[in-house]
Amino acid sequence: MAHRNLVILTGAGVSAESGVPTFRGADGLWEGHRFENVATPQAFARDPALVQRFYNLRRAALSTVQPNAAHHALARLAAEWKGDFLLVTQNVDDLHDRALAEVTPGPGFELIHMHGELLKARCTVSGVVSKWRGDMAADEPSPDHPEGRMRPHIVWFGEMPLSMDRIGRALAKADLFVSIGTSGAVYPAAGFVQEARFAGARTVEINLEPSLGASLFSEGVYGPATETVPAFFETLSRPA
Ligand code: BJW
Repeated sequence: MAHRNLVILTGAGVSAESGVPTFRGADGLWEGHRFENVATPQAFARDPALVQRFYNLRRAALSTVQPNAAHHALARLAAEWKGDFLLVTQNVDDLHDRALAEVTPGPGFELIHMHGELLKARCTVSGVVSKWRGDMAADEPSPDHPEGRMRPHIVWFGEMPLSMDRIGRALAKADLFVSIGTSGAVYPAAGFVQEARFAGARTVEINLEPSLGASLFSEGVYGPATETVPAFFETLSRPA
């Protein structure tokens, strides 16, 4: 069956084989950190030095990793796809961006980082977002507001994920929804499959192993993303 309106959700599993740790696996990112100590607004208010150090290390680690075959397969798809294609990533790394920079995506393509980006910072008062490559100090001053401090442009627990209206509109008209490398443990992303099903979409999970929400999908493809993602999209018929 040919599809036209595609929504793909990616999670930490798509970057795992690039060497970016997942959150909840063995050796996961939360190991050694209670997430409420580093990934909540309350943690940042309580101990900004700890939170900034956690994100400074992860930001610096980005220079040691490269996009893998799964990121490149999705970038090729973005270049070839003639219909609408919304790629929603929960990942705060820039590996999709780097793979996409090597192609010319089609006019119907868009990438959304719904949980923010490690390479951006935000003023706590004005909300202005700017690119950020180096370390951030615990009390990093804001260039946008005398009272402001800079914080990582990251969606922490209890905060509203980004571009939810845009994502909701795409899910409401999706005819194919593919979820890649996410445990389905975090909402609202974990609920996207139900929104896509409601719209009548074919729903596919691609993961190392069945996730918490595997039974919500009409199909599952299991194995490492660098193998399963290129193979799956190779066989997908493209809209004319
Ligand atoms: C491979 C692989 C390979 C490995 N190949 N696969 C009940 C209902 C609804 C909501 C809530 C609820 N209770 C609490 C909430 C709210 C809360 C929440 O969901 N909490 C849960 C713990 C239950 N959510 C929020 O607070 C969110 N905001 C919110 O809800 O606002 C209100 C709202 C509601 C509705 C609509 C709109 C607004 C905000 C969530 C922010 C999440 N932030 C984090 C941290 C970001 C910063 C950072 O990076 O430090 O985002 S949490 C962390 O989890 C990160 C990730 O993006 C996210 C998802 O993790 P992901 O990607 O799934 O990784 P893992 O490690 O869990 O899984 C990896 C998967 O890969 C596994 O399945 C492996 O098998 C697989 N894999 N290698 C293929 N080679």
